[in-house]
Amino acid sequence: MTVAQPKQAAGITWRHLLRYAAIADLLVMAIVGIAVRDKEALAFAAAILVGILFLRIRSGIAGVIMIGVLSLDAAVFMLPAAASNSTHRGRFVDLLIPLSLAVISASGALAAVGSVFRHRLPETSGRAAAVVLQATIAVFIVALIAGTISQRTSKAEVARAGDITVEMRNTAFQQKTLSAQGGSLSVAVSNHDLFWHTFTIDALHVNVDVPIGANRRVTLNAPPGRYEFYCRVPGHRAAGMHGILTVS
Ligand SMILES: [Cu+2]
Repeated sequence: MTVAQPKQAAGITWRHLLRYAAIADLLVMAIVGIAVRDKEALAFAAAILVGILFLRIRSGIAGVIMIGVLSLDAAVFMLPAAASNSTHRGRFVDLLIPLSLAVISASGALAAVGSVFRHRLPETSGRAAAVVLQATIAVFIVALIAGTISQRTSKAEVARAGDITVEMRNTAFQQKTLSAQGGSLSVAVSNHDLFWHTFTIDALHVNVDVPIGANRRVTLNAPPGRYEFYCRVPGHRAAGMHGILTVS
């Protein structure tokens, strides 16, 4: 005896949505990874590809969980990147990439949750997935327009004479040791990576988010001493994204 499948109101299931989101994430990450030779983006694309392949194994639950976790991770880091890039006078592509990844990944994460719990509310599954898909497209369009407008009207932050300059490239600080005189000092940080980073010094309560392609400037007061600065994006510090600021 076969059990009738619940009707999919809009012809799309959570599983469909999950697969669309995963493929879209994979394409954007792979294209960007190849274009700017960003190892992290390529690694992410490879992980998503593994998740997509796992969707075909047995019930596909391993793939659902893998894509869900990766999507959540990407959404958590791309949403603030997109938000901060929208207020930074940058290139359009610097807004488009994190924004599309944020929106795609958020819908991927929702689709993973929907896929896991679809048996609880089977009759609403198709409609809910369709609503999320439509909302994803709507949010993307609205955010793109709003971001483009605020990007035009905001001012870029640039380094000033006397600033300590720090460059972020390939998930590393190009300057691993910084030195300064005690008192008030300013650090100008520029991010040349595809991913956003932070310039964080816990001991001085400094934590600056640096969007893709952006410059940020922070002024701080530091008594003499040695301070570790690092990027607080998970895994980046362990990957070597840290250094020492010596204040004399
Ligand atoms: Cu980082």
